[in-house]
Amino acid sequence: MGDTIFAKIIRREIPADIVYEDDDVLAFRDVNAQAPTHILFIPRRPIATLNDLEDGDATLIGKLVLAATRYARSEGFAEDGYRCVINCNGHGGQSVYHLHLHLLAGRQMTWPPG
Ligand code: D5M
Repeated sequence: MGDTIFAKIIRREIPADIVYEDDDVLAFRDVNAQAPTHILFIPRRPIATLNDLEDGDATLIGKLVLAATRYARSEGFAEDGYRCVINCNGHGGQSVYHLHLHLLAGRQMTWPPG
C-alpha cells in the first residue's frame, strides 16, 4: 500500500489537529468532520486495513479502542453516547489505507449508516 497521508501526519510532515498521543496511538481531528466531534484514532504502526490484523495485534487494537473511549468519556460524551467506526476496503468506505477508528459524537446518529 506504500505511504499514506496518515503516515505523514505521524512523522509531522503535514499538519494535523492532534488531540491525543502515546507510544502506540495518535488521534487527530478529521478534516471532513461528520459530527461536531470527529476524531481519528490510528496506530503509529502502519496497518492497512482490518484484514491485516493478526493475533499479535490484539493489545494494539485494545489500546486504540480504549484511547477512543477514554477520550469520549473525558469530553463528556459517555452518557449521551457516541459512535466508533472502522471502515474496511471499498464496500466499507475506506479511503485511507492506514487503519483508523472514527470517533463521532455530539449529535444523534442514525442507523443504518449510508
Ligand atoms: O476515512 C478517512 C478519513 O480521513 C476521512 O473522514 C477524511 C480523513 N482525512 C483525510 N485526510 C486527512 C488529513 N490530512 N487530516 C485529517 N483527516 C483526514 P475512511 O474511513 O478511510 O473513509
